[in-house]
Amino acid sequence: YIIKENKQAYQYLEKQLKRLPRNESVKVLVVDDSISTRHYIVSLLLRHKYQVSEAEDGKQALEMLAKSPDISVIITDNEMPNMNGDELCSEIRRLYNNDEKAIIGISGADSSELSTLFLKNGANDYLHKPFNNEEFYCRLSQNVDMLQQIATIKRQANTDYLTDLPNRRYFFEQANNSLKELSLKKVNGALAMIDIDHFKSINDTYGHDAGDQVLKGLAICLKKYFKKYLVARLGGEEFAVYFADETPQEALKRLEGFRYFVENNSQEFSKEKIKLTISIGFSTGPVYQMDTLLKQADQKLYEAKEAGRNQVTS
Ligand code: GH3
Ligand code: MG
Ligand code: MG
Ligand code: MG
Ligand code: MG
Repeated sequence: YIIKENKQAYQYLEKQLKRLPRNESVKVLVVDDSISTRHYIVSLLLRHKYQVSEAEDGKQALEMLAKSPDISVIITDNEMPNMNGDELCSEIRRLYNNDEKAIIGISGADSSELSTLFLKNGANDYLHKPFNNEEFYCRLSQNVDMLQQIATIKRQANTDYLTDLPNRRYFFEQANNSLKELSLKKVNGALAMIDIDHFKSINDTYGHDAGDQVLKGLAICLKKYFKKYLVARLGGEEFAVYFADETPQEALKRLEGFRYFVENNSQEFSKEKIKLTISIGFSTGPVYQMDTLLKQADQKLYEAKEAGRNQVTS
C-alpha cells in the first residue's frame, strides 16, 4: 500500500516537474485592488514558476497588456475602482483575440450572477473566493494548455510540413494584408515565383527522398537569403518571395544573386552532389491583389522556362 501511494505521489511530482519549465514561459497578469489578495495569488503563481505581473486596477492592467504583448493569462478581481473586472474583460476582448489571451475572473462577492457576467463578457473561467489552491492551479493550467494547443494548431496550419517554410495559405493571407496597406500609400509590392528546373529528373535520378532533401535544402537557403522578406513554399517545387518594401531593382538584384548561388552550390544527399538550377518569374506594379500579381509572376516564370530556364524574367 505504501509503495502504491509513493508511486502515485512520484507520478504527481513528475508531472508537476515536467510542467515547471513550461510555466516559466507563461506570463500571468494579476489584477486586484487589494494588495493582500494580489500578493496571495502572486505567491501561488510563483510557487509554480509562472512569470507574474501585477496591476491594481483595470486601467493599469490595460497599460501593462499594451506594454507586454506576451502576457497570455489575466486573473482579475471584480470589484475595483473606476473599472470593474467584467468591464475589463470586455475591453480586453475588444482589443485582443480570445485565442491569444485567457481571462480568469475571481471574486469574493456572494452573487451567483457574477460568474455569468464574467463569462458573458469574455472570461474563460471563474473562481469564487476563498478558493481551493488545487482548483486554482487546475483551472489555470487547463487554460494555459488550451492557449498552447491553439498556438500549435495555428503554427501547423500556416507551415509547410516538409520544409518548415510558411505555406501558401499563410503567404496569401500576409501578402494580401500587406498589399492592402501598400495600396493606401500607393506603393507597389513585388512577387517572385521560383521553380526548380527539371525537378522531375532529380527525383528520377536520385530518388524521391533525395528530391525531398533538395527541397528542404533550398528552403534553408531561401530563408537565409531572403531573411528580410516573406518566403513560402507554394507547393511542389515552387517557392515564392514577396517584397513589400523594396525597389524592383534591389529585388531583382537579390533574385539574380540567389539564382547564381543555386547554380554554383550543389546540394548534398548521402554523399552525392546534386546540381540544380532555378527559374524565376518576377512581377510588380500598381496591382493590389495577390491573385493578379501571382498570375503575372507565373507568366514571367513560363517565359523564363521557354527561354531556356536558369534565369530571372521580369
Ligand atoms: P520544369 O523545369 O518545367 O519546372 O520541370 P520540372 O520537372 O521541375 O516540373 P514538373 O512540373 O514536370 O515536375 C515537378 C515534379 O516535382 C513532379 C513531382 O513529382 C515533384 N514533386 C512535387 N512535390 C514534391 C515533393 O514534395 N517531394 C519530391 N521529392 N518531389 C516532388
Ligand atoms: Mg476588489
Ligand atoms: Mg520545375
Ligand atoms: Mg512544371
Ligand atoms: Mg513547377
